[in-house]
Amino acid sequence: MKNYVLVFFAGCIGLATGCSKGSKTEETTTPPVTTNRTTDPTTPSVETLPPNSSYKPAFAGQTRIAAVKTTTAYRSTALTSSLTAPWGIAALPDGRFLITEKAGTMRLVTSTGQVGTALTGIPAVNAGGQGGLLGLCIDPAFSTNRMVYWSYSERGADGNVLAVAKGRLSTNEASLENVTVIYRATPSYSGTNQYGSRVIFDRTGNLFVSSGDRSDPGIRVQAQNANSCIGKIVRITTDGQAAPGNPFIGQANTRPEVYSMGHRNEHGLTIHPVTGDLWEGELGPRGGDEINLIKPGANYGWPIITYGIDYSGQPIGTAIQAQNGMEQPVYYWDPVISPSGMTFYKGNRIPEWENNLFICALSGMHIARLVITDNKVTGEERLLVSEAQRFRDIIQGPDNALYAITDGGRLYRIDRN
Ligand SMILES: [Ca+2]
Repeated sequence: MKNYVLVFFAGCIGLATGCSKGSKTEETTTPPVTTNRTTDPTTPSVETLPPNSSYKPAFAGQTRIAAVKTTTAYRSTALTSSLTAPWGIAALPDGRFLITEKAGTMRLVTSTGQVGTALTGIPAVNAGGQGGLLGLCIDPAFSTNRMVYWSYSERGADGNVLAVAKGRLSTNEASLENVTVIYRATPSYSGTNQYGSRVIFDRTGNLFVSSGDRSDPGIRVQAQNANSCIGKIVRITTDGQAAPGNPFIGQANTRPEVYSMGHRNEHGLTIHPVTGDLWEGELGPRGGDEINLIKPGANYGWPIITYGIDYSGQPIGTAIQAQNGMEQPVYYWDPVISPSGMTFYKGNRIPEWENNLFICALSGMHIARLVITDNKVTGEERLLVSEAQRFRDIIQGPDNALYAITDGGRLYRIDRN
């Protein structure tokens, strides 16, 4: 196993010259240090490339917010590089991890990066295109019930569908047992792109699941149809039923499990540690990656409103960015960074990161740090740029460090020095 220890003396140029051999430093040309609540709106953004569209934001700070820079010295360590296209990571109470790999395997990984053998008992996935074994989470009562929940693309008789399964991690840790498929985000579709998907617990013991728009123009319009689970966030019980209190329960021509609609390809779901709100990140069209604050029953606009254009260069729909009854993103990126997994930091190891949102960037090849004040983004930083990795998912471990996985097979631990 290769170990990579990269020490960043952020904001401390004098110390940087004293790094030991093999260490790297962050670039020292970044803007002046700012704190969470004193962001100067004239400070340059971390983004220096021209936008893909000429669209204007709905409000100041909705994109290209002022750059901030972490002042606490921190380090990232690659604990392993021997995973194969890891997609989702969940922390166990004892400090180990469960990690999904796209091709259909799930493995235990120790806190020091020792990768276990593939667990048996996982239903087959259709790993074609963007499908595979995707997001996962453990039960809040895992210590006593050992239950695991995951989403994946399932090949069915009439197409592929995003499914959610659950199972018990066996006592000998070799398998998932009593596995049942609890939910399918119907309808099925022949394509294999843009399934989402993450699965996380809410604070009431129910599950949020993100279900992507499946990409193609003929199917993605169902993101606007509350009677389809394409392009939705659904909220279900651990048995896969519509969760009590869902916004569309009892309404005609709707699915009772739908929680929010008008989504594209949602790789990011996380709960704000203070407010308890659900925050979501989705890969948009060219120039339209979004962060959204999710309200029950709300419509997030895709594919009617967007700040992006089609990858062909054509406008999306009628090229509008706002419409009554549709929610604006809290933040968007143009050009795109391809936001995947994300988490709020609620630890005490790096106090200036408290309640900041950390987002994995695939094409952007960094971890975006967003400072958020009163539900608005007030600063952005790019972390681990020099690693040149496609970051796929990030969580906070029980030791209050951040852990991130990359398409290149790495698991990083990120903590203060
Ligand atoms: Ca949107």
